[in-house]
Amino acid sequence: MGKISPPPAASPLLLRGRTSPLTRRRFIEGLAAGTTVASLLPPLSASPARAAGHARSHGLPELTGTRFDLSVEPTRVNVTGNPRTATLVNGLMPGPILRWREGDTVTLRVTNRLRVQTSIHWHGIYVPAGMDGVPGISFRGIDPGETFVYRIPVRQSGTYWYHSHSGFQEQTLLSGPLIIAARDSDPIGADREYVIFLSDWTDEDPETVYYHLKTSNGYYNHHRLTAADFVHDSRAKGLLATLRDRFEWSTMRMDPRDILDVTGRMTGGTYTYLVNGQAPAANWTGLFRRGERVRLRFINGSSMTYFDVRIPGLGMTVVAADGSNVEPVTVDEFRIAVAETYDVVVTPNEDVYTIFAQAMDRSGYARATLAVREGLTASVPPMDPIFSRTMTDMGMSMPGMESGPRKMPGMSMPSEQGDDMPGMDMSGMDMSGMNMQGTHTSGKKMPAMQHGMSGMSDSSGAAPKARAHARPNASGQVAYPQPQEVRLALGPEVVSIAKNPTGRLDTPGDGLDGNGRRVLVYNDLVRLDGGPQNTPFVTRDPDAEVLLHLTGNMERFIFGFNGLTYDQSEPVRFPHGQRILVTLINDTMMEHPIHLHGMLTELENQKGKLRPLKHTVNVKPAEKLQYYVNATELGRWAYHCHLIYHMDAGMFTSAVVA
Ligand SMILES: [Cu+2]
Repeated sequence: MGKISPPPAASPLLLRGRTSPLTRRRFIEGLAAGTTVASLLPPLSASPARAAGHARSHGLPELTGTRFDLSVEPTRVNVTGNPRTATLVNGLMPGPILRWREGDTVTLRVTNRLRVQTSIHWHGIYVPAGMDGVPGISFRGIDPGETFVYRIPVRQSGTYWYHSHSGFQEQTLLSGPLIIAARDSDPIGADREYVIFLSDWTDEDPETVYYHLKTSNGYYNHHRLTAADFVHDSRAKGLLATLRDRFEWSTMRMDPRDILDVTGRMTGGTYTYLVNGQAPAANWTGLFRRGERVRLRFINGSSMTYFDVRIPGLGMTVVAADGSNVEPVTVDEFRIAVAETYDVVVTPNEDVYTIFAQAMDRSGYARATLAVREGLTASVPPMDPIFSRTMTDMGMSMPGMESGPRKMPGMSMPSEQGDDMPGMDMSGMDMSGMNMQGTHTSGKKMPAMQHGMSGMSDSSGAAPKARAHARPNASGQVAYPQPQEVRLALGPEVVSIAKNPTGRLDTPGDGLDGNGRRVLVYNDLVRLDGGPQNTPFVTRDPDAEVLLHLTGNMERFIFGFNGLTYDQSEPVRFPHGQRILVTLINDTMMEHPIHLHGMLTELENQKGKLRPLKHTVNVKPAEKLQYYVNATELGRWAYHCHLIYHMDAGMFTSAVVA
């Protein structure tokens, strides 16, 4: 994908807005005020929602019907006190809530008023391939001045969103909520509902952010371990153990405090975290009456930020994940990966609550308020402590070891390859330190990159080979297929291979484990109803398997699938009509939210035919997980990490259903 070039002096978008910046800015400021007014308590008679099963949303402008006119335009906004230009839909940040109805066919006329190409992708939506909105994959993009007409038969319901798939426009807030009413009754009765759209805003040009990431490892990471930490750790763990720990992390080209690549302004980074386009100080507020059932549709529309969400004092009952209804599960907190959506129902009995969404790396938070009237605020809790990555994240866990005393993890050297020693395969790695500027300095010969991928076409175009698939054994553990058919070679693109990846669907993840709160885990998700009409094979054994390693070199900011960036990779083949079991193994030490376009996936969390449907699946460091793809949708579909800079740095491929 993108070539790296120095940051431009100013974005072309900044200078060439169609409308005068001042006019636009006034409009946005006026809109912010208008939004507040619109969120005033509507009369209860306006929301006979529980009976009808269709609650209304308040607080964000919305468009309903079957014909939509959307304009993508440069718009002056002011999030931090510094005017900047965003690329917005209809001048709104986030874009208008689009309300569709299952069974309708909607047409959306999208006019590009930017000076560069644009696109809109409908995230998690079953669409004809040509309507998916990914330039170079499913259509050619929308040129400046052009109007593209999307035509979509709506085959599902729930909470989704839309965003640009061009350049870094998504980072400049070209995104918005997409809510689809069920054709029949909605099982989630609510008196009132709000969309809670989370995003990460930067005053920097996204090209500049990417340039920093590519050229300066850890540019935004101000949580790095310091000399003081070293002294502290040496006292606690002993000098040798601390030295060894530091050595291990340095050979991994990772810092254990490297949690998110781009961080918040609170710790010296660049992001301001927004709820419904509002910074924490602006405090977006949704109103309710005591005792009401309030549905909150959380959408993580950010470019790079995972959020840990809670409403102190208020239990949240999760009722839908990624748009599909799930059996209600009540939690104190949930982690929402980039591009995921969760619907929760709350029943507030106090006057005011804070919706608190701290960035996973604790570098800032988004915040909003639920209150019985305007002007009330509840206290904002302190952020949780900063955490460090663990041996589990390094793929070095083994039974009984996770919580036991630390042992020297096994490092598989070349002569040991193929043994059962747990730990990272570091053969081929430059062990001499952090200096790896494009050359291999260790003197070891770098093995040739192997391109063989299970279930992927090779040069002969052979179809995927069916293999025995995973089945739960007597103890309920899924026996994963062994990844022998993907031979990864360590090199610049792959600096680590998790040799002992584990299932982690039963834990909420780093920084949340053991925090004393009940935190949602993927194993909690049980599908409630049929979901989209397009997942007809839910009890069938898979016809084929695909294995994808999520690989990367954090120091050089290169990412990929199976060691290959987009330029190098072949499309994944999903034969039409087949059911494919996909195994994802995360060989990196960061989370990746993996998104398949075109088809929802059934996450294998051992719920049988009630596996939850997901469009975006978070894969934790050194995690191995599986899902099923029912290849019902013909065409070529994007398949990628939804962290926008990871995607551009190579963790992007396509899937062909033919
Ligand atoms: Cu990623």
